[in-house]
Amino acid sequence: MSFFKKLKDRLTKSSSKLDEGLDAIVEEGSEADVAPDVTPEAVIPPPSPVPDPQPAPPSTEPEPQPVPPAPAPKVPPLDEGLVPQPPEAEPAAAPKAGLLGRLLGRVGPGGAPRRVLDDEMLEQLEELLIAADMGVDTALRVTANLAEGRMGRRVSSQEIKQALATEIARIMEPVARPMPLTSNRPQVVLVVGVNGSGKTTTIGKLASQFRAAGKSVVIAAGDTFRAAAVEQLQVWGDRAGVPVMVAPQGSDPASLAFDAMTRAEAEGADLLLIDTAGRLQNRADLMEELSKIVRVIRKKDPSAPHNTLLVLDATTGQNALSQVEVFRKLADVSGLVMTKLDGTARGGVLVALADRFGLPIHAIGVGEQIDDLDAFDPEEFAVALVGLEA
Ligand SMILES: Nc1nc2c(ncn2[C@@H]2O[C@H](COP(=O)(O)OP(=O)(O)OP(=O)(O)O)[C@@H](O)[C@H]2O)c(=O)[nH]1
Ligand SMILES: [Mg+2]
Repeated sequence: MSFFKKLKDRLTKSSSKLDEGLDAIVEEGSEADVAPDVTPEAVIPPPSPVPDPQPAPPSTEPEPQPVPPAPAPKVPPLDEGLVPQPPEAEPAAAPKAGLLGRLLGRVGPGGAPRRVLDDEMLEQLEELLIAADMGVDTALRVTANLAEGRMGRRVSSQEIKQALATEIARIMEPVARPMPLTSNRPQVVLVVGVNGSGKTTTIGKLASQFRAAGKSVVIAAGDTFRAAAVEQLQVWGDRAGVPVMVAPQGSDPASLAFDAMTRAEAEGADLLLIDTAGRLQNRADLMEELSKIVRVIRKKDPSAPHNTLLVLDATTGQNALSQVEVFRKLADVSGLVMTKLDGTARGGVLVALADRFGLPIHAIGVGEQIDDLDAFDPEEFAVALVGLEA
């Protein structure tokens, strides 16, 4: 619950974007449809989806000569069930109309605007989802599923949001998995990603959580590229109460990783978290450096790294997709951490990522503090993303 509140508060921008967008789409096409809730008569005339009274005459008209006395009591009940008869409908329809109107989707409870779900509306929904960073493919698939069974029906924005949340949660469900703990000692976790995505911060948060769970953790400051990086990691290590292994600036991160493996093994540590320098996908030299770290780690333990976490900054939107593609080829990414979901309007990219790659999302970053790393809950995320109330 507190998670939901936090996420919702922090996803404000994303949710309001989708939330308001959905409201606007429904409202835009609804004006003519909003039947005044108070006058049931206005609702009675057009109950189109109910079988029209027209087909009734055949069964009602052959009354004249044939059998006036006996069949009379038999026919009405049958007719009533199959074809509503105009005379009987009148007294019954008035009280029914409100309910029927609602069932048929003419009027929402409390007169909420409704709009017929047609091709135009679907197109607008697609555009909205694309604008919310869900990506074209995912947006198309989501709206197609949304349309199923709803085409031509009058829908309220609440209904659309609910359906959308269900659809999003369905996509996210399989990827919402915490980082698996293995029996390897140490379990080596390599953390990779582009510059500034939140690797170092995430390592600090993870170290703190694993410590709190009673695990012994060692951090390797594999970012030997930037002078400040080591200090930054040491601060996080202090906060989390975890030792940080460092190497001089400019030294080979692979050899630091090797030394860290040796130490973690000697100490019987449960987990070794290896930070790496941020690297852009187009820097071949840095990418090669990453491969070297992996090769060297494997000299110690051929099964390592046991997890390769790709840290993605949610605010980069669609660019996250190409980052996954590149890093996956290079580093055999086993899971994702999505940072900066607080205050971004681009949370939708998680849906695109899940739909496209199916890589587990181990955690989400929702702030800069040490406890601002949460497990990923698909339902709460979906509900928060579309702006539904809990
Ligand atoms: N709001 C918010 N800020 C975050 C989150 N995670 C990280 N940050 C901030 O993002 C900035 C970059 O974070 P770092 O952890 O240094 O990123 P990095 O990937 O290690 O960066 P490089 O080592 O330079 O590649 C810092 O200012 C962090 O405080 C998050 O979940 N939410
Ligand atoms: Mg860093």
